[in-house]
Amino acid sequence: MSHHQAAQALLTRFNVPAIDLALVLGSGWAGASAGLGETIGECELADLPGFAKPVVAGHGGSLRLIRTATGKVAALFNGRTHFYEGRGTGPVVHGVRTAAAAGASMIVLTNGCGGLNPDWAPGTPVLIRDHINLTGATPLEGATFIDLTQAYSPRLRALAHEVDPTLPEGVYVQFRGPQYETPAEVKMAKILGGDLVGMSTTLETIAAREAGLEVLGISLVTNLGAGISPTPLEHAEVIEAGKAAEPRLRSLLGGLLERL
Ligand code: 8IG
Repeated sequence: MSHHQAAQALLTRFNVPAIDLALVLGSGWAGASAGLGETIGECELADLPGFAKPVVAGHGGSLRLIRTATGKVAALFNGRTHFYEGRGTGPVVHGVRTAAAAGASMIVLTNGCGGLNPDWAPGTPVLIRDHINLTGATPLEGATFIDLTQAYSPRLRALAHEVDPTLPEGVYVQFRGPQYETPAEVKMAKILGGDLVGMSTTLETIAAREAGLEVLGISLVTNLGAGISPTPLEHAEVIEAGKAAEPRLRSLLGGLLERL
């Protein structure tokens, strides 16, 4: 179980007895995490057991430990391993399991995604209320019957709403990727009850719930889903939307950490 080794390596390296929570920073979120607390230390994820180097530009690959204003130790994962990389679900959820093994009781999973609601302009953060996992995969092995009725913690969503009462909520639909959806697939996601389309988070949430972590999921809509927007999707637009949303995301994360 390399997540136990990774947790031990993390705690030893940064000389802390445990961490309290973790944040996974997805596309567009890295800049929002600057100045969230006092840095305890930083390292490459690849320097810890079981982590591989992420491959996508803008996806990072580092870990920063901070002490928040309320004295909590938070592990900020900048970058994640995606299921579409084809290495299976183990590497995808390694960070989540490492965080839990290092003592975390909560995890904030962020991502950049496509929006299905035309009212959500690129740059709008949306709380994940529930998810639909269309990957056909799971990080769970054997007869592991994990309840997902309230996978995305109502308590943490209420705290996020204290910080920003205008935050919309939505259902996140994970496709395998790496290609973006066709317009027909976007329409299907909408008919199925989805509001957001992306390529991460649901497998991490499943692993987090298995590990007993409270989960808060926040999506940054960086583009409208294919066929909703008149223009083709480009990775550059994703990066731009993230930059423009930075101040709002930073105060959201900051306000959240003050309440945890
Ligand atoms: I950023 O439109 C980002 N990630 N599946 N669809 C999917 N993933 C995404 C999208 C999108 N935008």
